[in-house]
Amino acid sequence: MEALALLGIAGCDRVGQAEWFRKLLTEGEHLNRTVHKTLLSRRTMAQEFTEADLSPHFRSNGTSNPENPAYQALAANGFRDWILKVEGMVDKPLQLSMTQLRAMPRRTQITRHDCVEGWSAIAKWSGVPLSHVLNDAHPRSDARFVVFHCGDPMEGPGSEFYYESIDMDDAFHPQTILAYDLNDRELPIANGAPLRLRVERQLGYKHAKYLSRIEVVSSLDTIRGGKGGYWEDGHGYQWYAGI
Ligand SMILES: Nc1nc2c(c(=O)[nH]1)N[C@H]1C(S)=C(S)[C@@H](COP(=O)(O)O)O[C@H]1N2
Ligand SMILES: [Mo]
Repeated sequence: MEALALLGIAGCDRVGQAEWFRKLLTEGEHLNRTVHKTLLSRRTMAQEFTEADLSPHFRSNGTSNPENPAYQALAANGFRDWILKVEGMVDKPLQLSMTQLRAMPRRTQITRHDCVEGWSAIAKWSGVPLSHVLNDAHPRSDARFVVFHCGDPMEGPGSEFYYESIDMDDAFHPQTILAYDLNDRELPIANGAPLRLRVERQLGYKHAKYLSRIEVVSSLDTIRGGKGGYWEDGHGYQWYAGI
């Protein structure tokens, strides 16, 4: 929706004249996605900063220590027994240890995190590009979204775990990484140890912490409430949280 709204602002002096624009507004979801991808350049990079810009402290928000016995047992053992599952619509499901993830290609980026609650902070993140992990798993051609299942139980019905999702555009974006280091140190528990998502062109709540399982799907309909994430399903937040 916000794609069309933005386009409306950008192109409002042409609305009356252009037949193509009327079509854009009326031809629905598929075209909406096409507009989003092409005209709004979701391939652009988020701004990157330098060491001099680093915030003195990167705070924690939401869960800071998962109240989950299984997670606590993994943490007590330095996450040596932790694995990341990659499954769903992939030809080659994976189970990756931290050692395996750290042996993969590494990307480091200094970016600004923006939380809807009204705070921002600049930090340095290192991790493996999500594209690399997905390519290893061979997503099927009809795969459209990547769902992130987390290790922290949330308040509310069924004490569900935190979850989030992104589309393939963001999943294969070069700045989308599975981060294991924050400011050159192992990711602290408060910030999502041992592995969290960085999806730099979206707001903080999309950056799922405490990853346990990545699920590739063709539709979000079957994931919990169907809106693609904990905040989207329970609190009306937008699924595409573009900055
Ligand atoms: N699993 C999980 N991921 C999460 C959250 C959470 O509570 N649980 N909070 C989200 C929100 S709202 C923000 S702003 C960031 C905060 O990341 P930080 O704790 O490293 O600051 O994580 C996001 N990812
Ligand atoms: Mo947030």
